[in-house]
This record gives sequence, C-alpha cells and structure tokens, in this order.
Amino acid sequence: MLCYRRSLADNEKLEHISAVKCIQNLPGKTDSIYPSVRARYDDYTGLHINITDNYHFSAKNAILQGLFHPWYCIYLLTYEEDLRTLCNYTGAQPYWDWTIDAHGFGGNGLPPPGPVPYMTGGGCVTTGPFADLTVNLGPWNSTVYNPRCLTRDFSPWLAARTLNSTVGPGLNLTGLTYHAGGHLAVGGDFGDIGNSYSSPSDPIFFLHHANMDRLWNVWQRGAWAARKEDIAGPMSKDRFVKIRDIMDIKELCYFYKDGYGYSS
Ligand SMILES: [Cu+2]
Repeated sequence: MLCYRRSLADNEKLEHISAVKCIQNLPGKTDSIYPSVRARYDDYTGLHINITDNYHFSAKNAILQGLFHPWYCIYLLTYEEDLRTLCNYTGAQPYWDWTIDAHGFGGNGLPPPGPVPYMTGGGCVTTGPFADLTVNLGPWNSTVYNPRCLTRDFSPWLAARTLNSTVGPGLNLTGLTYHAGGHLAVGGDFGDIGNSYSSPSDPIFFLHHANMDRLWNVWQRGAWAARKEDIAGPMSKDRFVKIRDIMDIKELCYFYKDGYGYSS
C-alpha cells in the first residue's frame, strides 16, 4: 500500500527530491498541446494552467468548483505514479503539514531591490535542491515558452493567519483559507506557487496539495456516511475516471498517518 508520509528520513527525502528532478529531465508528452513544455514535469504545469478556470476558483464555471478535491486527488496520484514508474521512486508522495514545518525544500527568493511592505523575497530561489530549476510555463495562463528561474516570496504574516485554521463542518476553500494560505505563504505576491494557474512550477506545490488531499479525507471521515458522496457538480467529468471511484482513498490504495482527530 502506498501512503503519503509525514516524516521522511534523510535518505527518503533525497530519494524523493531526486525523483522530482528526474521527471524534470524526462521528455514531456504534451508539447503538441502546450508548446512551452520541455519536460515531463512541465506536463503537470500545462495541465494545471488548462484546468484552473474549471476546477480551481472561477465564476466562469461555478458548477465544477465542487470537483476541486476529486480532481486534485487524481492529479496527485498520477504525479506520484510518474515518480514511481518513470523514476524508480520507491517511497510515497509526502505532504507538507503546515502546522509543523516552516522550512524545507529550499529557501526564499532573493529579496526585492528596496524595502517593499509585505515582501520578503520575490526573486530567484538560490538555495536548496531546486535552486537551479528552470520554470518554462506561465506566469498566469500563458503557455508560451518563457524559461526563467523559480521564484518565491515568503509571507510569514499570511501563513500565521491562514495555516492555523480548523477543518470544520464545511471545507471552505474560497477566500484566504489554508488553501490559498499555503500557496501565498511561499509564493507571496511574486513567487511562482502564488500564481493560481502556473503554481505547480514550484515542486512544493505537490506537498501542499497532498496536505489538502489529506484534510479532505479527515473531513470526509468525520461524517463518512454523509460526506462520502458530498460534492457539487456532475458525477462524471471525463472518460478516464468516474468521480465516484475516487471519493474514498481507501479504494485508491493509499492512506495517511492519523491526525487531527482522524484515525484510520
Ligand atoms: Cu492550490
């Protein structure tokens, strides 16, 4: 069984990072759709750019907003499967528990040239395993080839206000809750993960969304009978996956470490 793991030994962290770097250096499969795709990793950013209006936050297609969690569930599973099958990764997709960790996966972007209120970075990331990463897609919904450095703009102020919230009766994802909080705590105004379209450019995106997936499961298990089918929108969106088949992670063969009142 796979498991999104909470605590990784140093050798497991290195194995995960090298698998991410591996798919960043394998050929992409969607360059005929997104001309800026230069690697398998870029396929995920291109796909995310393409679906953001439908599955992320948009008044353009409100009926699909309820598919947020199921969509990210299958997106993360596919990413994890790539790490394993294309890059011989033997671990599981880790998640970033914001209530515990405030560092890792490299440092902030270089600071702005002068004092700018609320900005701590915004420039290129120059430390950590992804200091030399080239981001090819974005920003925003552009899929024009645009190679540049990975940027971050840490916002401790926002993190303190958003990543300490409680999963209550409803999973409120609109506004500045823990979802946007995780994006903007690292991305601030000028970091790649702060961009709602091209945010997967920063590999920490996948750890943030694995934690989102985990919290969805915590919320579902809190009242399983009522919540196991609790989504808005159509029950089937495309020909590959039926949404009813991804509502229960136990049927997807992965699980999370117990926590936040949830025990498996
Ligand atoms: Cu997100």
